[in-house]
Amino acid sequence: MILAHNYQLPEVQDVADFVGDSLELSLEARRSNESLIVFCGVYFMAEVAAILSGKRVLMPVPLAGCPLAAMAGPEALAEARLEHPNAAVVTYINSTAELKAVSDWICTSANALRVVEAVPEEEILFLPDQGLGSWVAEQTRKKIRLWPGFCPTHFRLLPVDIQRARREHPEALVLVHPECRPEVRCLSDQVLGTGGMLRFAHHDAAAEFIIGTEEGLLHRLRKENPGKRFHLASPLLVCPNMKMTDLASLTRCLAEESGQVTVPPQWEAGARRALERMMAIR
Ligand code: CIZ
Repeated sequence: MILAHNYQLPEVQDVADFVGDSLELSLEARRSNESLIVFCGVYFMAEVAAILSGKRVLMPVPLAGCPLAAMAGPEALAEARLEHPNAAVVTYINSTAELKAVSDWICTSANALRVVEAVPEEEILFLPDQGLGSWVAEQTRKKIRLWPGFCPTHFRLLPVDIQRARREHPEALVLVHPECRPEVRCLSDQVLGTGGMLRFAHHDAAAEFIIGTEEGLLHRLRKENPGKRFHLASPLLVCPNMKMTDLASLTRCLAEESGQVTVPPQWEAGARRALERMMAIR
């Protein structure tokens, strides 16, 4: 089964059996009857698919990493836990399996607020994304301690880009990802993860949208809404890691069954426990 993330190149999305966000893809890997999964995305996502499905997972380009995931490690978290012994650790799915293994809970961009509200503790250490963490902090009474990590792609989007896009497309609604800077989010009409943007654009009466997330999502938005118009909020919203996978590397991976993703057993059980705890929250 070929899985492709919403941020992949259009031609990769078009040959995939299923396109979605990282958690949707992992759940699809688990549900599928296929025993071999080819995951087109970045490494942490393929790790989650391997952990949750228990299947053999290959990546066309295993070097495709995530700079945000690299911004928090277990040693720094251990120090932060000593400083904040009463805090629960909620870690965004955009993180390494090694970090997930030492976290209490995992969240996605879609369920971060729900997870934070569901944990019993009033104080939360939120890793590694300060964008998503600050967005949650704006909506909860809990004490959120932010980690200094950020997504370099989403952080390239600036208020001036939103102002320019609104001038150029005055009828359009602005949808931005929670990983964006707070000063960008507050200029938008909606703050949504990729799945939320797809649902909102489909059901809302508006015919035109400015999109503040990685450009790959525009392919699905346009394909699923042929009568509507979508504009990327900035030409800089391109994740180089997401673009490493192309049809040539995918074909090679299928032919050679290369690029196997292995999660060391000492991380796997802890990461699965934290992921399963998240999924048990309704
Ligand atoms: O978890 C994902 O798939 C990412 C990176 C973003 C989103 O909002 O879906």
